[in-house]
Amino acid sequence: MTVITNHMPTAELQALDAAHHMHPFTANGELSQKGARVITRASGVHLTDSEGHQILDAMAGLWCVNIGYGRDELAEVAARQMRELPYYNTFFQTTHVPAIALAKKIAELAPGDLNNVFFAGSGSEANDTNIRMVRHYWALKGKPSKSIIISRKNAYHGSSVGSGSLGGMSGMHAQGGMPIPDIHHINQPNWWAEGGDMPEEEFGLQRARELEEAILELGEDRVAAFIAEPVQGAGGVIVPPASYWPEIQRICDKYEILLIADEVICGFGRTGNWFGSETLNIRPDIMTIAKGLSSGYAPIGGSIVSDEIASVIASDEFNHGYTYSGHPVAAAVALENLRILEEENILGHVRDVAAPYLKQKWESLLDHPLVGEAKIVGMMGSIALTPNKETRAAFASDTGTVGYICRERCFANNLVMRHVGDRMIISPPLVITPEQIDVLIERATRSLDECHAELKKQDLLHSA
Ligand code: PXG
Repeated sequence: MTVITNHMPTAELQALDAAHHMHPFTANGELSQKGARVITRASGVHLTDSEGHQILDAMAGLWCVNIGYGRDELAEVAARQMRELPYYNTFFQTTHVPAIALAKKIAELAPGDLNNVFFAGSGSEANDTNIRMVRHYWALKGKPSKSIIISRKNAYHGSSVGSGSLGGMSGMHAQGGMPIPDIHHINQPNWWAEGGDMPEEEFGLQRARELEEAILELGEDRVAAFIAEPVQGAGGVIVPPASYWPEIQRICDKYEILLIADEVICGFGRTGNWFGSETLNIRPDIMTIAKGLSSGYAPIGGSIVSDEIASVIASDEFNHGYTYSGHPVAAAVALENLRILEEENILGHVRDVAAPYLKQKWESLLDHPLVGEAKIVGMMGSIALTPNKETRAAFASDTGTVGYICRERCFANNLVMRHVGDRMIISPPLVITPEQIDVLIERATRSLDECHAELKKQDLLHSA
């Protein structure tokens, strides 16, 4: 058997990758021509690639490596747990210590009466759980017709058929027979792109009231739940106007619609609190978690469920679960991750040091000729690129053309900063220091300058 190692030449690794590995959310034909970037190791906030570049990872992997890379403690815990009990399930009236301990810890951290955890292997699986759980909840309450879940356009809730249907990504719905029935999408509170002449706060109220309109139109007796990310992540770090969430909460309370906060990105410190729901003052009935729960060191997700819902669900057999629900190694790793977040006061670092510093620096990017809006909550931020700041114009080129050019410049400058359409986004490890933030901003600025020069060269600086 050929042994494939980090020491092989990049081109060989890329050729093997192209031959056998199908990448997610990728035009694989195009990638195989170009060759994927091979990441070989990581430490702190830095990645190393097969060419020896040191790359500042301003996305914390995929929004998940909250404690940073290379924490030995997690490796030790994983090895210990693998030796002791590498696997057992939590079906058929069995349990194990890692699942017990992690569920207890999560219940302690979660606000209000969110005291019950249903484990999954990922955020997508957890949202699939949520679809079935809220519908089953209403059925058990004698209201089986309450099955519609209202979500938002441009939301991201995962990539399985269920969670992808909850999401509002039109490109995803166009492939593979989605959405499933009884999912309804309302507009997102994206003032920059969609607010027109309306003041931001008025726009926030209007977009929240679309929920009320949808409930009245669909019928209160048909609507089970509303799901939303406290701050939309994959949609482009869309920070809602301050008026938005209080109005959503009022509407959910008034019509007894369950509120599911998808905390997969916002959870575990990203916004400066344990949960984005605390930062945005939301009282959810269910929270979806994954990513930062284990800082990405092991795949694990879940649903944190209110006492009321859990007690109703407990009255019947819930025919649902995954082989890896509460996987002992993943649970032990997650627990160790939470210990580090707590004992090293990483949320305190975010609140007192990293987030205020990053906010000041991030907002200074507004001075750049291409940047029309700079938004940030805790450690997730976005900038909107525009050819005209006054009119908030989109570019005349296809959406994403300019963002892609900017992202390529970032890559060349050893900075992972993503683009979503023509917005650039960051979500760095929470442990990033002010000095590292300086480097991030310096590389981002250089990339924006190079992008600007490239747009001039290609004659792309035109408004739609
Ligand atoms: N909810 C939210 C809010 C997410 O951001 C999921 C659910 C699904 O989690 P899993 O673990 O099934 O991937 C996510 C995941 C991107 C990107 O390009 C974002 C995610 C996943 C992949 C890519 O920003 N978020």
